[in-house]
Amino acid sequence: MMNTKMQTAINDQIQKEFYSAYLYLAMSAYCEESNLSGFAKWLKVQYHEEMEHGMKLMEHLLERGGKVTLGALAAPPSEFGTPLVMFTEVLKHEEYITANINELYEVALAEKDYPVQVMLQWFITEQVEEESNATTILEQLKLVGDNKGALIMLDKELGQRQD
Ligand code: OFO
Repeated sequence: MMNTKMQTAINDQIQKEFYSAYLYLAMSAYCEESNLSGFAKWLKVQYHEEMEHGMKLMEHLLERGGKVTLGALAAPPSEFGTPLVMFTEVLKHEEYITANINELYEVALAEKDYPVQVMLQWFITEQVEEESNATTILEQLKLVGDNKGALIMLDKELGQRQD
């Protein structure tokens, strides 16, 4: 059985993962509205991934006999500016989530919760990938600059992302 402090920390992270999903869903809709359907697809896949992250934490909590308490989700913005501005936000958000995962790991260490430590290793690895993906797209957008043709090409490439 997981102690209360650990349960609260995991419930907080579940809320953050579902907010990430909500944020990327809003970004996906915004891209669709802006006729960038490849970016929209990429972000929709990301939305699904974030839902899975939330579920993974929730299932662990339930398996350990913990209490799931879902928190309120804030409304994400509906406007995100240019793709460059938007992906600057994506990277910032992922860095924030990485910091949260690291803090959660610190709690698991302090509480001597070994199963949570093992479970979080997956998230620690995943955050490396999340930040790397966001950085790559951001750097590509910097190369694209004002070149609309290059933006369309990048949009096509991002649209290849599979679930
Ligand atoms: Fe769940 O990794 Fe992104 O936020």
